Amino acid sequence: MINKKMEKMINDQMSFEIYSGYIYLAMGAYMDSLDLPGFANWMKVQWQEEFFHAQKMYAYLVERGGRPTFGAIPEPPKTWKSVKAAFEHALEHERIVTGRINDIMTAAIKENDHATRSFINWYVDEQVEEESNVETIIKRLNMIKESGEGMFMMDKELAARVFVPPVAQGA
Ligand code: OFO
Repeated sequence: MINKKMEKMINDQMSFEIYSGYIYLAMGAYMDSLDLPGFANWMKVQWQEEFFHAQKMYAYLVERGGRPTFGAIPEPPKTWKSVKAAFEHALEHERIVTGRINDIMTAAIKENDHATRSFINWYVDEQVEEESNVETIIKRLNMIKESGEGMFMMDKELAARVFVPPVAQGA
């Protein structure tokens, strides 16, 4: 059975993952408002990913005899200065998430909770990918300097992103 301290940390992170999804969904709406359906698609796939991150925590808590509980989700921004500013915000947010995941790992080690250590390791790896995906997009935006033609090409490319169902990820 999971102890109360680890249960609380995972519950807090579960709400934070939903908050992440909320931010990406708001960013998707912003991209749609700019007539950039591919960028919007990328954000909406990210929203699905974040909900999966939260659902995985829910399942883990239940499996360990814990109780999933939910905190308030803050309102995300409605707009950003530019497409690049939205991705910079995403990167800043992912770095916060990485810090929080690392804190859970540190606590699991201190609490001698090897099951949570093993569970949270999936998120440690996932965060490497989360940060790197956003960094790559920011680099590309810098390269094209958000020019019309460049944005058009990138939009087409990002339209191809699909949410890979968790089972297929082997998660
Ligand atoms: Fe859940 O990884 Fe992004 O926030």
